Amino acid sequence: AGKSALGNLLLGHTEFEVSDGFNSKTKKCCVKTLSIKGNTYDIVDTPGVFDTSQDDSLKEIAKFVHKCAYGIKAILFVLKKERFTDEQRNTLKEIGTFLGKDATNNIIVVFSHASPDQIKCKDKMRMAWRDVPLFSSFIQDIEFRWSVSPDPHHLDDDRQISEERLMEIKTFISNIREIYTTRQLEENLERQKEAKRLKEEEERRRREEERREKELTIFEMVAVGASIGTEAQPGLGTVVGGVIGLSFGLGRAIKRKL
Ligand SMILES: Nc1nc2c(ncn2[C@@H]2O[C@H](COP(=O)(O)OP(=O)(O)OP(=O)(O)O)[C@@H](O)[C@H]2O)c(=O)[nH]1
Ligand SMILES: [Mg+2]
Repeated sequence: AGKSALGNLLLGHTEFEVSDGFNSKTKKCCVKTLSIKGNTYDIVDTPGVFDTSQDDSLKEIAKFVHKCAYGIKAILFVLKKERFTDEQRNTLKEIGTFLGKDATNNIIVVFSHASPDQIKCKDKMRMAWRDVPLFSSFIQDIEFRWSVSPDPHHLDDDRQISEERLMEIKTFISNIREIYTTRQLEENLERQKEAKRLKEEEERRRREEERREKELTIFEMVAVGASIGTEAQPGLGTVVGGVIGLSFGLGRAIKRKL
């Protein structure tokens, strides 16, 4: 999406490996030092959270978050500007679930792959997302900390605008007051685990109930068949056959379940 490229732009030189655009490149978190207005920060380039190996990426990021002893000042959320897809919408939801609600104080959204017009004039970029309810409410939640990444291939086309955008992102970073701590992540991961456990428990209970209901209907069918068999003598052969068939069916159904 342009995460590593944005990291390099903020650093002012190439440190993070940028992909060719087809294959995902960053598999491991990589950390460098970024200086903003005399303060130094660790800047971490992460794998894409919503690539195919999502679980691995989240684990890798969680591992890194734990290493940030002082916590995390800003989470730059790089979104490639394209037609907003369901996947992107899910991305927004999932990142919220992963980091928890507390993290909204630390998130900055940066749109990449914007057109020269949208880089120059944020209002043009705003028009691209403002009618997508999920986006506009997300951006409202993060108190409008959003910006546009300069195009790394055309940085010098309008150097002033590129610098302005980068400065805006840096100012957002240094203005964030609350720190997202590893404890918050841990608590959220715990909450997620508990929610997952409850969901599985509920699912297990539902399956068990379904199984019981099925068994009950089979038993009822057998019982009905048997009583017809004893009362209606002429049809005994076929009904008994039917009952045997049902019993067989029941035996098989139970076996299959085991
Ligand atoms: N036009 C344009 N190209 C960009 C922009 N940002 C990144 N790119 C290009 O998009 C490709 C992918 O960029 P990366 O920075 O490697 O993307 P990434 O998000 O780090 O990707 P992974 O590490 O694979 O998850 C590279 O070819 C970049 O040069 C942008 O804002 N505009
Ligand atoms: Mg990368």
